[in-house]
Amino acid sequence: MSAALVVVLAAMLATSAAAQDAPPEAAHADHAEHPHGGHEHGEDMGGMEMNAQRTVMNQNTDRLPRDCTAISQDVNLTVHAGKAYAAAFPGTMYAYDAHEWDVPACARVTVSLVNDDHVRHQWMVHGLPRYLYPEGMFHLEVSGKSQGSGTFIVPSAKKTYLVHCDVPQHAEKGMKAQLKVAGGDGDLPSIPGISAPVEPDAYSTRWDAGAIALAAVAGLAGLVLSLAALRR
Ligand SMILES: [Cu+2]
Repeated sequence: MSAALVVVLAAMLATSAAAQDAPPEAAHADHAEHPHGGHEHGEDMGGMEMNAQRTVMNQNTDRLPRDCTAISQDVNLTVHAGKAYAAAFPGTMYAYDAHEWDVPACARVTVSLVNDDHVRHQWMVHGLPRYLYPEGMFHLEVSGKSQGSGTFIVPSAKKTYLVHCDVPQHAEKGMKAQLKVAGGDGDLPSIPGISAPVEPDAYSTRWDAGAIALAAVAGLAGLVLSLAALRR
């Protein structure tokens, strides 16, 4: 290999590495939205806590659902989220490491979400009582490789709650799960490894910045190598 070729390849690899190490777009959002400073390490506003990397919405550690006389049990769930977990489920691109959890009636549930990817992932549960949780929702979000946790209290009824990631296309691509309380009231559709989709998903490649950069580097490297081979 000529010295020039080595330099070109090294430059391309460096550019690619820099692109992948770039912080997520949310990294400076906190400062942008709070130009007057705010707190460096996040803000606690009632049930909402935010910082650059994680968001917890509608946290509830002490208000009991009307049908509960006491917290029955403290349950800790550690949930991993990432592309790697999708490998077990053909046709998916994103997944959690588990797609079903069962907790006792009136349990206080603390979820620790570990994001193994560089993108944003969420663990959102729907259908909770609206007098305790606005929109009936508890929401945990972690941006980039990090983790965050939040707590909510479930009612007593046997019910199956939908859990998903609300980042566009993530639920459709496999980030969908169910939380059963007291055994639940059946399975939801399209839960990876648990139930069949209502409509099979159409598969397509997701061209994010990383994939485009990788394809560009591979294409350029191929071109440079073939030109080099022709010159010999
Ligand atoms: Cu996601």
